[in-house]
Amino acid sequence: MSLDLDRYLAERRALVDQALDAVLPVEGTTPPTVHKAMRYSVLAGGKRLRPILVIAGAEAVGGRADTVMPTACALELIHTYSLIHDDLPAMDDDDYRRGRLTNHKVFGEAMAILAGDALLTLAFGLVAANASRVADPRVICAVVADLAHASGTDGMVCGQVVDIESEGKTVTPDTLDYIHSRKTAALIRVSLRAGAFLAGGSAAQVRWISEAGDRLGLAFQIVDDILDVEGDSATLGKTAGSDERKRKATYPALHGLEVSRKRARALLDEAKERLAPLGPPAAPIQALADFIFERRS
Ligand code: GRG
Repeated sequence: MSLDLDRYLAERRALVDQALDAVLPVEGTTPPTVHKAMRYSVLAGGKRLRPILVIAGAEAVGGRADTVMPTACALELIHTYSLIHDDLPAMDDDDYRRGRLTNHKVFGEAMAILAGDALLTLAFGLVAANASRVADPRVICAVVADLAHASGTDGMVCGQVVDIESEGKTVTPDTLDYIHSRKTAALIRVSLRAGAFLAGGSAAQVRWISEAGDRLGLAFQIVDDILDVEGDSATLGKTAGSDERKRKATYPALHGLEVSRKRARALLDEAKERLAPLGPPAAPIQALADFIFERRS
């Protein structure tokens, strides 16, 4: 029976949205402004790709969504923190995100910085709280270390630093892959890995999933670069064409659209090959690979 991906995504997105609402501090809780700012950006929507990948990673090794839900929420909080900080005037200086004004436009820069900091901190607390749902709580240490690595100066922060320092310069293809692998792919890879780890996946299963995650993550960013050229702001929920205006290092700028598309497709096919040994339980991740290629937002 073939997988109905739209239904799969809608069902898991609904579970994630409900869990996010429950883990975020209630709006009126002191200090109210920062809690309002946190809820504003997290509950603005978004595809919820990273938490769904945590769930799909768990399911691929025989696990269940509720076992990994606190960590799935943690991945969305880390992702949202990175978006809030990336949109700040000191970084990309963007006005729109997820179809609404960016966090600092509504709450001011200080509160946006603090809301991002608080989301990152809350995320690690949620992973710790996930200990009560797993068979072997020692696995939590591995997930915390993995998540810290993927988010920090060898992962997302590193990618962002090199990205900022490369603006206006012509970078080599290797440098571009270096930026994309850290800025975007690291968090996508760790989402899948964390799900598989928490659900008790074997070393080989976690390896297959990680290798697929690397490729899915890089392809995701290449498609993001393409959408910034070809997409429209209303569908994207953010301002299209901003990479070119800011003279960012992107795949279309360096390789052209056609080569970029082919590279994304090839990476996604490689990801699917890596997932093959996992069999039917990995069907949702396989389908997500095609979704990444075809997405319009
Ligand atoms: C500030 C430490 C720090 C890092 C920022 C994530 C990031 C690094 C910058 C955001 C801008 C950008 C192009 C990031 C690449 C990752 C990406 C494509 C983010 C958008 O992810 P989607 O499409 O967004 O999954 P939704 O809103 O659907 O969750």
